[in-house]
Amino acid sequence: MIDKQFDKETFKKSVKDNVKFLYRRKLEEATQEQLFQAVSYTVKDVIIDNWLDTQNAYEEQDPKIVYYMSMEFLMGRALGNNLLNLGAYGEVKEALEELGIDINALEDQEPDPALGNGGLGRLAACFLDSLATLGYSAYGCGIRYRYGMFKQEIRDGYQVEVPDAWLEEGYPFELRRPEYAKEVHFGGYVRVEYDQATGQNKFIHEGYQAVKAIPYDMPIVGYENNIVNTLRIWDAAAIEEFGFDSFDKGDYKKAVEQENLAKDIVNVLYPNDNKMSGKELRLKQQYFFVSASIQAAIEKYKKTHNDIKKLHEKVVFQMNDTHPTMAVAELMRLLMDQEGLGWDDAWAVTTKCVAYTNHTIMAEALEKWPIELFSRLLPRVYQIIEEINRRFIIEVQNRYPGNYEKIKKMAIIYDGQVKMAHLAIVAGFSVNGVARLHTEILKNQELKDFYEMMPEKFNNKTNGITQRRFLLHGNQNLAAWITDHIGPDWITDLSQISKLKVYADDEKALQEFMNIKFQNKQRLAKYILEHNGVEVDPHSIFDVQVKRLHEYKRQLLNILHVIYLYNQIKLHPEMEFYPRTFIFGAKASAAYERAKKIIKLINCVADVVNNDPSIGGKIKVVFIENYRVSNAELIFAAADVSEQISTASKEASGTGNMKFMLNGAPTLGTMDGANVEIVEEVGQENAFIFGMSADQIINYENHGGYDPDFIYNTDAEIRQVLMQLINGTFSSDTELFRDIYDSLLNTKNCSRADQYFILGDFRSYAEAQKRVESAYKDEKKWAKMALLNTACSGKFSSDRTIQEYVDDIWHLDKVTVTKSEAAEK
Ligand code: OAK
Repeated sequence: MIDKQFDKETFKKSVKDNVKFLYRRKLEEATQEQLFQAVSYTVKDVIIDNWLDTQNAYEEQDPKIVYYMSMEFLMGRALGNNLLNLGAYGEVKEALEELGIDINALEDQEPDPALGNGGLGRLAACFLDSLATLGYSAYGCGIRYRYGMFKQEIRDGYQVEVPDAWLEEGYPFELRRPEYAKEVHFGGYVRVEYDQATGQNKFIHEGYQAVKAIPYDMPIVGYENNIVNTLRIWDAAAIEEFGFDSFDKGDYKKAVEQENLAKDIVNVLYPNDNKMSGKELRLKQQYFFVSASIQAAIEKYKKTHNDIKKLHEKVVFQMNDTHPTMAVAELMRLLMDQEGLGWDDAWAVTTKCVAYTNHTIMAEALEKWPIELFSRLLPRVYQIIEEINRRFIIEVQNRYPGNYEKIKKMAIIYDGQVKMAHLAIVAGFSVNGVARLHTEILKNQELKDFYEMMPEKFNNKTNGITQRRFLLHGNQNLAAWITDHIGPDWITDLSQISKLKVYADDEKALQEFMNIKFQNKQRLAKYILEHNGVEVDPHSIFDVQVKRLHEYKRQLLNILHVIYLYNQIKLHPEMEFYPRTFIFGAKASAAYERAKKIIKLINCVADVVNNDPSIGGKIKVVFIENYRVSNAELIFAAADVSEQISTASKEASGTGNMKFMLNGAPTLGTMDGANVEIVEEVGQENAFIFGMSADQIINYENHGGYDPDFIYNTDAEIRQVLMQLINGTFSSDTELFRDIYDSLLNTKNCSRADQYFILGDFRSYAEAQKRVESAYKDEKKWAKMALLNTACSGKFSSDRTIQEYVDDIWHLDKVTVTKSEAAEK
């Protein structure tokens, strides 16, 4: 609820004032961008009061803090979300209307802070929302990339990457905090000095290059609870301002170097998803934010506590995948070299402070750094890792005497490389996967040796999403309808949404539910017309696959099946066929050639299919440009079918699957990641499951025996589809899709034919698609299915996930914040 100091009139006046003071303009003269800024500053004022109250409450109550360490935070737009969480959206919308301003147009002015690639980064953002809403003290720690995820333009069907200068106009929801700046050191060497007084060696890092880390804080507003947590992202600057000073002193070269180093570190987010980039700069980025964040955490702790050996009682670091794993060695370094602890004490503290989440089993994502690079860039940190490794190998030897295979498989440093996952597991007190199946694969396959040696560390935390962004904000009509039927409790307790189940056979309710879906489909159709110039029929089935483009996610299976359907319709024009709109949205990593070719293929198929009058518009294919959090909200709300078709075992969890479910779209998917748990919640009969199981896939991978050529040779329809890739059907350049064709078969150009079992699952997928069609034709049956998907989505709230992290791993204290009187502010 909006409070007194934030009533409509005050709000309106403040917007007008901001336009005046910021731009020297009257409201009527302001551009949309200026209005966005002015309104955002007004909202930020309110947030700041709550932020201060929160800080005071935390100081009084001294709760344990989780530091969520992540290279990525895919936040999406803040204005609308902040207003909703403040409980002020409705009133602000009205106030703006009275000023002649459309809140939606204003929200569209905001750039999406896209400081992340995909699943891992968006999960971090959902977690921050849940932590604030549940009343836990938390910091997100990351990097303030000057350029976030690139903007995708589609030109002539190809992806073109355009820089995302999200900070260009100034970002209103951040606060620069130079008073908390920290120094981070790279390179140099370590000098060992014997300290007479203590009888200990001292390790002195010298000859390094220093960079200043300057934090920017973004508020994370809890839902109607006065709590505002902080996402702290670090900018880099040279230690000394580059100027005449250094020039005069002859330090010109050094000053330029420092300046460049700083600029480079925070310049750009690496656009890789599920793939490691072995670049030196990436390693610098990792150490940069890890070091600054841990220094800040220790400093904060020491302000009110004097025993560093009890750090773990008030602080926990959660490492979002292995990217921040340097945290282990950096914490050891600070505890020993700065705080004066000996190894054993430092290790005892560290191993109670750090925990690790694994987000993928894709081999190419596993972080391994060459010793040469690592030790050169971070000599002291490397030294500490060597010692951790030395001690760990002794443990392995004691546990498995004479078993050198174990050492080879488990060592942190082996084969000239530092293996970050091994470091995270050895030092972390908790290791978790992100869906039940994924955790089982970690335990029984990928991390088997570690699980055998330290089973107590392993646990599962099935991912979740925030219903506040992906339903309350993204699908406002459905949210209002749900609240009308079951009250508003679902907003902070999604398990309540199961109360909708009583409407599963209520014709009126089902009709209303589907009417809202239809309106959302109209909204998306409008967006597609505006952005793609393609007209789609909102009466057709909206069949959607939006996610990063990766071979394992099998967008290729989807588009090959579209080609197959197209062939069927052309061959049997009389065949009954329910009109379908296949909607894709995906960014490919800039260097991932095959993924980019698949985008081109989708667009080429779209060109042919959408413009072939002989199929009477039965199929449309649309590739939505620049898929990101803001258009995702529209897309989930409008989807009929949720395509979750990864090769079983490869998708650790998926979170898009949960967003579709929440918005009433049944899953068409494999038994992979969290799909397994989705089906468990909603029932087999309300999903469309197909394909090989994870066990079958893993079995083929371990023992061979899969032969896509056999399928090609014996299934004429599949063969036809593949032939069309190289016979000019979709491009006059018959070589354009040769690589894709080759990748599926045992050709001389392909070492692992059809690595992702596309042909193996094709028939099963086509058959599941048939089931989708017949289910959709039965309107009542479909409506019930759709509603039950929403009604059974309760488990997949990130509030549930976070509560599990708190109960099992972090052990945080719950905090309440009461609003101080306006007069005191
Ligand atoms: C990105 C870079 C390196 C390693 C993993 C990722 C990543 O985004 N993984 C994804 O994490 C999501 C959140 O846990 C999961 O839902 C996805 O399945 C997984 O691919």
